[in-house]
Order: sequence, then structure tokens, then C-alpha cells
Amino acid sequence: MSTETKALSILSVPFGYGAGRRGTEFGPEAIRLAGLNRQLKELGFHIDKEVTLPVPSESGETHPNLKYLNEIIELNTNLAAEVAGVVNQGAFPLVLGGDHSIAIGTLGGLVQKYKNLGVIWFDAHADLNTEETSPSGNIHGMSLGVAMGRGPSLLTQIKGAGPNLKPENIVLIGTRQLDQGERDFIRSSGIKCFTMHDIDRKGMSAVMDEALAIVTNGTDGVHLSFDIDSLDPLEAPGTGTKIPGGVSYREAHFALELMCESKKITSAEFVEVNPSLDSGNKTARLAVELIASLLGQRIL
Ligand code: 4U7
Ligand code: MN
Ligand code: MN
Ligand code: MN
Repeated sequence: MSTETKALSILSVPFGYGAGRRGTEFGPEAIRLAGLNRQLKELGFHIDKEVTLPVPSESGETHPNLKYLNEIIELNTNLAAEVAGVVNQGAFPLVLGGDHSIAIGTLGGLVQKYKNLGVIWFDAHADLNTEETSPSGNIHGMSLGVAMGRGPSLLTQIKGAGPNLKPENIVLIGTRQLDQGERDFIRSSGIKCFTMHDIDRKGMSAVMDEALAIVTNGTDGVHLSFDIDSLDPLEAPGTGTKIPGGVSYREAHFALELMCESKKITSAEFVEVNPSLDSGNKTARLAVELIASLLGQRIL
């Protein structure tokens, strides 16, 4: 992050309706219990503000392939306003999920300030489905698409007057499970996708050099959206959509250390920690360590 300013605001989003299974709503609390605040203080941050977003109650209304649409609209409308507020105060927004549908709100708030936002989407998945292409109807698999303006206007308008994310400002890293509609869209839109194959071939170092060059080219801010399922399930068992063959422990830390060194990251979210699937609090502890690497923790 660009840490001339060491003010940081933590937005906890105990929300799980966007995922196919329950449990991510306990993510923020597990990350707290794993010692996030102590870690941040050790790194010299002043925690400006800590907000827990209120979770809407179930509307009971169903939309066949957009599950919990109403709840997701309500939550993300509030989250977008909170994130925009934090950015306007000049603090670094650190958003804790919750499932990845909350990126709709985070990005919706950010684009009100950053008109050319770069985005690093660190994830086993691309989250570029639409109502038509989604095999599950779970909106956490659609959130990046929504931020690009794909999907029902009830979701795409949450960002208000903010612009859609542009494909040339987005990189995907760690990708290893794509649905056919997502593949087609990545190809036609030109989003840069660093799959696990690319990481194997080039190494994380070269991948991050290329990725950072893309997201900083002509942009006015860079957001990191970090889905914990990007890591190998052996490292991060506490998540709902586990895909084998993921990013290793050191590759993940190294990528975040390089993002820190770049001084270009202006906001971040960590999502999809599901304590009810975890062993001990391993995955939440991992999330805290990874946040620390992004925010300046060094070995020496
Ligand atoms: B996550 C999936 F079909 N693509 O749309 C879908 F494989 O936020 C998974 O990245 C989406 O964890 C995973 O349901 C969303 C599926
Ligand atoms: Mn995701
Ligand atoms: Mn994922
Ligand atoms: Mn997931």
C-alpha cells in the first residue's frame, strides 16, 4: 500500500448469502480471533475506524439463478457507501469477508473515487459468471462481472455514477476453475489471466511483475481482491469452493510482499474464509499473515 499515510479502516462484512454454503458470515470474527488488530498495530498502523456492516434479514423472495439477490443488493449498497466514506477520509480500506459477492460493494465504493481503477483478482475462480452462464446461481461467482457492468441493473447500478471496471485494468491470478461462459468472456474482453499454468511456467516473480505493470498502467488506484481459495486447499482448508493445485504458501506471501514493495495498492479485501470448514483456525490465521505481508511485514 502507499503508506505515507498509515491510517487504516477495517470494514467487517459477516455475510454469506452469496456463497453456496453457509459459514463465511463467521469469517471476520475468525480473522479477529486470529489476531488481526495486534498484527496491524505491530506494523505501525493507526486503526482509524472499525465498522461491522449490518446483515440484512432474509427477504424470502427467490430468484432462480440469482440467489439472495435482495439481500445482496441491500448489503452491497451499504458497503459501497462505507468504502466511499473511508476513501474520502484518506484511510486505507481493509474489507474482511464474508463471501466474494461483497466485492460488488467494495468496488462500487472505490469507483466513485477512482475513475480508472486497477484490480488484482487473486482467486481460483474468475467470478465472471452471469445469471445465464452460472451453473450455481451463487452471486459470489458473478461479482467481478457485475463490477464490469455485466449482469442485472439492480446489481450493476450499486456503484451509482461510478464507471464500470475496464478489462485492460484487471488481472486474474491463480485461476484454475473456469465455466465456459467465463472462458469465452475472458477471451473476448482481453482480461489478462495468469492461470496456475502460467505461475508454474513463469514463476510467481515474473507473473507479479507483469501483473503490476498492467494494473498500474494509466490507473489512479489499485485494489486487491484476495479470495483465500486461491491458495492450495492443503494450506487453506477453511473455504467453501476448494480447488486442488493452488498457489503455495510462499507464492502467496511472495506475491503480497511484491504488492507491498510496489507501493501501489490503495485498498484490499480478503474473502471466503469459512471457519465452519476450517481445522483449528488455520485459514483465518493464514489470512492474518497474508494481510501482514501486504501491509509491510518482512522476514528481516
Ligand atoms: B468464489 C462457480 F460453478 N464458478 O459460479 C460458480 F464453479 O468467490 C464457483 O471465487 C464460483 O469462491 C466461486 O458457482 C466463487 C462454480
Ligand atoms: Mn472469488
Ligand atoms: Mn474463489
Ligand atoms: Mn469460494
